[in-house]
Amino acid sequence: MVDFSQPFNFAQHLFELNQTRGAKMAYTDDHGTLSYAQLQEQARRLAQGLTAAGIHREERVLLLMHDMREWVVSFLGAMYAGVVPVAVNTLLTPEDYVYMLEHSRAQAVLTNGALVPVVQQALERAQHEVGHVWVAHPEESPQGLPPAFEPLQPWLDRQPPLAQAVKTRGDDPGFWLYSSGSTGRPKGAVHTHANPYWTAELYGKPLLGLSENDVCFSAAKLYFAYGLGNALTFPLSVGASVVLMAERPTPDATFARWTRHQPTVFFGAPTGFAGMLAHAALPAREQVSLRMCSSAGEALPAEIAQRFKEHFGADIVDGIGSTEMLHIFISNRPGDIRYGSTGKPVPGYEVELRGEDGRPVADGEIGDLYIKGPSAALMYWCNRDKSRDTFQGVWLKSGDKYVRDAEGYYTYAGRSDDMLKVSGIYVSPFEVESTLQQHPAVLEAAVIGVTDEQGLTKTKSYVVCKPGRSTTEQELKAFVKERLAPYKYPRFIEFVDELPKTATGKIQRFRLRERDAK
Ligand code: 3SK
Repeated sequence: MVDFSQPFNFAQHLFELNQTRGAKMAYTDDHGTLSYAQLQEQARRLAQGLTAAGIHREERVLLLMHDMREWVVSFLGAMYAGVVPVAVNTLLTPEDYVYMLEHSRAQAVLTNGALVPVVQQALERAQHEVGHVWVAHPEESPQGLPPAFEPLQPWLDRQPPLAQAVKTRGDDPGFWLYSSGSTGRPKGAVHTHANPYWTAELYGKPLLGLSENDVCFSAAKLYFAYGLGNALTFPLSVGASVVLMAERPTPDATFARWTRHQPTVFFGAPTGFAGMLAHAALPAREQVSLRMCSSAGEALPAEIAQRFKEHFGADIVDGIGSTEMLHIFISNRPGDIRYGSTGKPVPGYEVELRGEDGRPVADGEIGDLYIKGPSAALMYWCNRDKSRDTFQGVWLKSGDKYVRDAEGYYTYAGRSDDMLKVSGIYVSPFEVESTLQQHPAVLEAAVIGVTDEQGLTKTKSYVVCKPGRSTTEQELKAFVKERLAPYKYPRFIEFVDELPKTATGKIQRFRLRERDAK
């Protein structure tokens, strides 16, 4: 156990843990591999480079890079120097990056060749001036590098490794992650150096049981809190190896890594698992080495987990976390999996379900989820109102609705802002969606509330059918009525080719609501 009364630098902590694993492979990506010794050396060179460039402790740098070895070098190198990496989603627009550059006042940008055009556009439009742009794999920039951009690797090669980590403390700002709500600007969640340590100690090691023999592969990208734990914090906390992939986690891209690199633990999201199971090229059990999978992002329908287990013999361990809490705080666990539920609180976290009056609700009743735990972010940067609303003393309001049964298992009941009250009764869109997904022709479904001629809320479902399958509105309504309380069936059903989603695969119900309001 770490003594947090002493200085604590998370990057240094990981390097010390792996001091005896120098030759072991830490990362493999689309371009090559990086051993533990190389990772430490490259990160310390980067720390020296930032320091020499006049970037000071606590100042921010924007990390806008596809998943590759240089992402990890940049993240840990910045932390080693006490500089704060702001890790951002690579799928956003130049306007989004303008906001993030101005909001974070980043002193530099670390990026890769394929993203140069979008970085260039953002920098041209941003009011805030950035001193340096370092580019990994500049050869992949479609039109070469603008004069002010510098190739990352030659610059790193010129730096001596920084001799010592900056003496940060556990509570010092370590890095930021932006969290997008359904409305408004993204919020910059400020995480400390100690927070990732806690996610590994409470969840990655004891609950998932990861070990140095594992090869981890995460469909969720590193800029996402889920991906950061899966592909950096957890594997490096146990000396495991990691497969990184820059491209989108399509079934084909994922299967290629499963068969080429033989990961033992795969981290995905329900939509991804559903898409893979429906894909013609699904590998046979004998072609892969998966011993366990993890799922987060949205609740995992039981049917998907069961079909996956039947095919691969591996459990999908479903849990829920948040950007603000950094990783998972309620989870199933190997050996105690209840498909269809999110499991129980991860030891070290406390969970409360509160009703509208702010008091804990009884078992069986839906309540708002609050969590208490050591990995909570400090605040949303420069956003006092939203910080106050989310970080309520020792408790963090998650924005999710949950119900706990008499045995202490928690089941997802939708987002607080997506819940529907139909005829005075709460309807969980998720419950209706997961029922629709049990229909053999349905690939995905999203349920929203719409207002009928009388101004009353009714449920409407958008449905995507599996390739080559079809069904009718009547059939689906009857299917839901047979399985749920009849008032829960969707009054309207519309078939669509795809559902709008965030970069991390969450269904954007607000987009469907906007579309419906037109
Ligand atoms: O979406 C989740 O459940 C999640 C899990 C781990 C870390 C972050 C998030 C948002």
